[in-house]
Amino acid sequence: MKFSGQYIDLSKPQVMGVLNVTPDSFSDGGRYNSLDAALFQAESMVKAGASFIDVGGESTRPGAAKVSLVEELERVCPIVELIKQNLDVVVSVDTSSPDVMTESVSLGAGLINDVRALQRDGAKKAVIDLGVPVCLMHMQGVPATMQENPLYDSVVDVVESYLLERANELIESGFDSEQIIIDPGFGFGKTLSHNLQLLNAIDRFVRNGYPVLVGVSRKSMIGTILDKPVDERMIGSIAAATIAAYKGASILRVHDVKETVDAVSVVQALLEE
Ligand code: 9MG
Repeated sequence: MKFSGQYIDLSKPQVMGVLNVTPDSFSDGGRYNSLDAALFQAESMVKAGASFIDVGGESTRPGAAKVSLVEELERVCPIVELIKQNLDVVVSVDTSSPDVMTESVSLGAGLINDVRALQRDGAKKAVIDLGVPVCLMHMQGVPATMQENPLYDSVVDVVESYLLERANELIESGFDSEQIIIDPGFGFGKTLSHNLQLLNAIDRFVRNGYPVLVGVSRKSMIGTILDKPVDERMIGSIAAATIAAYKGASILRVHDVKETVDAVSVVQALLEE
């Protein structure tokens, strides 16, 4: 798939490094220091083998404060520009806002990662006009309350139908089907059992013909299984990412790039044998 001119082979599992640019992410020092620190982290992830850097200026954790459009633009745009000026990597922007989509693509971003699957007013039109690839993610409810007793008849059926409906809507509006990535949205309005059923069904999602993105890194599903806090979830996260890659996921969105790249190399060797 081409991401603003850069080709990435999604027939092999690729690693996407997470770069949050919320105020608490690089909290010491002023704006210049924060930007510098974010670029340094992006560079480390690229050196470790990340094909994508996912820049996000809005936290979607339950209870996280809402962020204004101006604030999101101010957080995201400078780092997108800086990464594109300094590193050879595809920049993905984690946003639901059409203005952030448009501005970041003008600065070189190559992928829009929308946890709301283009449901916000103007988002669908923005990606159609921009013509860059988009990742459509499933979320039940809204971030503030999504983990309050989520219920499904059959989580895999519901999530799959939702993603295919969103993809079809986009294609019927003129978007190129070859530029769509789908994502079951681990942890977004799902219990541990829902997340495990979805992980087990990654191969079924893959069979729909769209590349599949999986984000399980350090999430509470790993914490619940292991009974461990967020800073002790790396090995569990890599185990889950490895399973997803083996089941055909194309992009793994992770915090621990170097370790995941090694795990994915083992999966790739096995798949090629
Ligand atoms: C922004 N973000 C946080 N978790 C995510 C996930 O699982 N998938 C995608 N696409 N984005 C995510």
